[in-house]
Amino acid sequence: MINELTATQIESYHEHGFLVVEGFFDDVELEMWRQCVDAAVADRLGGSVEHLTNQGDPQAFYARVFTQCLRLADTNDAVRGLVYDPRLGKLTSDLIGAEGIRVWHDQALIKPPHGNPTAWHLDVPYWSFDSRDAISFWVALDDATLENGCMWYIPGSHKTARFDNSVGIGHNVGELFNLYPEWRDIDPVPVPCPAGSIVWHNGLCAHGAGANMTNKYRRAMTCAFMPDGSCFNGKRNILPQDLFESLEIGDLLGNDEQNPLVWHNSWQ
Ligand SMILES: O=C(O)CCC(=O)C(=O)O
Ligand SMILES: [Fe+2]
Repeated sequence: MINELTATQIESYHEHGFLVVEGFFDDVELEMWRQCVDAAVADRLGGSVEHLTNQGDPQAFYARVFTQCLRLADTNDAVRGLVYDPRLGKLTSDLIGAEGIRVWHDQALIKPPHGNPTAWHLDVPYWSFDSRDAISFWVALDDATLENGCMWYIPGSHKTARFDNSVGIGHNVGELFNLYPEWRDIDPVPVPCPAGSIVWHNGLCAHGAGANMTNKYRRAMTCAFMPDGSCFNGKRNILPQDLFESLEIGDLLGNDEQNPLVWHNSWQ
């Protein structure tokens, strides 16, 4: 694992809203990520459907965008060890200049062979906190290519995005641009990258992914984080009902089970 980011990389992240680091994991680490995520996904798919958001109707459009397994780290210690690794947490925290970061959710996103595109969207407007510094990492477990649905970004869109508005990941790939017509003039940037690469993005940077035109899976493992100190905005999203009901708007989201701290500067 690369253990430092350069000032140029950090600057580029803030300017564009995303950063790719190719070859972030070495071959041994990549194999470990693949095995652990594959096993956790197989376990989840074969077990309770509690966390599956899109498995109801296999013919439905969304079920063919990706198989989405949320919060695998809650039920799989091996995935937890990889995704909550404090070294990765420190890099992610450094990237946004936070004192510390807390997990929002991890998720495996596996675009199936001949899978549908991931429509353009923003992440933060779905979530239970408003932050201009929410950040996700997206680890390529397979080569991500223009052919199989690599990520795409609207560079700089995080600077003008709003919290109140996003669109679902639906049939119309470009629906987001009805909300943000000013982004129609910005050239989208594809981020093809070899397996073992990592892509970070700001949760307010518009992003999507192409269709998978190939007959192979496009596997990715992701995790979203909030800066430590983020507050509840009234949206439930993935908060458990009892926690949701206990919160008032403006309360700190500091529950160590729901939103574990993966890095704090006081730890070094
Ligand atoms: O992997 C994809 O197709 C979409 C990923 C995404 O939207 C995210 O990580 O926020
Ligand atoms: Fe997203």
